[in-house]
Amino acid sequence: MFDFLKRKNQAAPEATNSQEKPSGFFSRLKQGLSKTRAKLTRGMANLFLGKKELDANLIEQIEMQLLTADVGVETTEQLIRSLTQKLARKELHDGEAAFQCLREEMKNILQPCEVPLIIPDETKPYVILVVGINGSGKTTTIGKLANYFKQDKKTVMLAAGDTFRAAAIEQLQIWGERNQIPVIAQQPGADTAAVIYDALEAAKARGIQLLIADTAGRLHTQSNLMAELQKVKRVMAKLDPTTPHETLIVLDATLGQNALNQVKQFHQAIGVTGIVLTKLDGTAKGGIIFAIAKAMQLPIRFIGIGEGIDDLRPFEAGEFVDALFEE
Ligand SMILES: Nc1nc2c(ncn2[C@@H]2O[C@H](COP(=O)(O)OP(=O)(O)O)[C@@H](O)[C@H]2O)c(=O)[nH]1
Ligand SMILES: [Mg+2]
Repeated sequence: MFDFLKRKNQAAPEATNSQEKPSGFFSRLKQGLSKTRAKLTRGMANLFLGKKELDANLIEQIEMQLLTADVGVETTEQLIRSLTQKLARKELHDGEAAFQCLREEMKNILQPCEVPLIIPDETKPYVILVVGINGSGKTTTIGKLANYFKQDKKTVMLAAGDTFRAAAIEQLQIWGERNQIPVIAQQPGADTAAVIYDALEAAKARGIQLLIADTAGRLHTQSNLMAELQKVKRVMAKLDPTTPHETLIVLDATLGQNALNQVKQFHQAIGVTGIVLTKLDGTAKGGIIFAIAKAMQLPIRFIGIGEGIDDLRPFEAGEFVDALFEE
């Protein structure tokens, strides 16, 4: 089991450096979003482009297209309302103009969520508590984040707060080795709050700039999980009342509407300050980002577009919408 994990994690950097993969992040993002683009934007382009008459029937078809692409009812309503108003005011003269208008409006929905995660030099250690359900990509994202901030010349330490399974601890340790950074861990079954408390003490003692704490995504019940995360925050705050500085939820985009439900639940229980949306590569449900942006109004800090160490980037609204619209 562990060998499998090791093999898998070690294989990733090769894949990332491979010549076959498009080099720039934008082209990889475009490639990753191809299924979402096929579902969300291509159909609209087919409906709009070349059209001289913009009638109610066409708008209805656009509305259906948005709804079936996981954009969500509220976001769809907002987009359609704006489109209808502009049509009534005769501001849009053809399909091309309407299509571009929609593109701008979609960018406007995401723009407020483009708030990068800045680690201030004077906060030592800055603590990121990473939460989310099992399999959403927490541990992988932590490995990628460690790499990202290390490249930014930060000293980074990890805390193996998912003590539910031995494999979870091992998986984080492998990411620690790959990034050549310390990982504070205890035995499987250890108290998560205690592990993270120890890590915080160690990070303070060693003058580490960034501590990233992993957590379990599944306990015996959902309410147990939320209670445990509340306890983690309480215990951490005893040592340093300003921690955690960031409570980062990792959401699996392939879950569509369920990803939105998850962030609502976690936010209500523990207060989320940032979002990472993973697995945007290869899903047709990437439209969920618009529903999440509108419903939560929380910073989307990073997006994940693959399993490799470089497949994570700060979220940029313009880049994202461009990747969705450009064939
Ligand atoms: N395709 C793809 N897979 C990802 C991404 N992020 C994580 N994964 C994979 O999702 C699976 C679960 O990830 P893991 O980090 O163990 O999730 P955790 O249970 O939340 O810690 C692993 O196989 C990861 O390699 C991503 O952005 N894209
Ligand atoms: Mg994990």
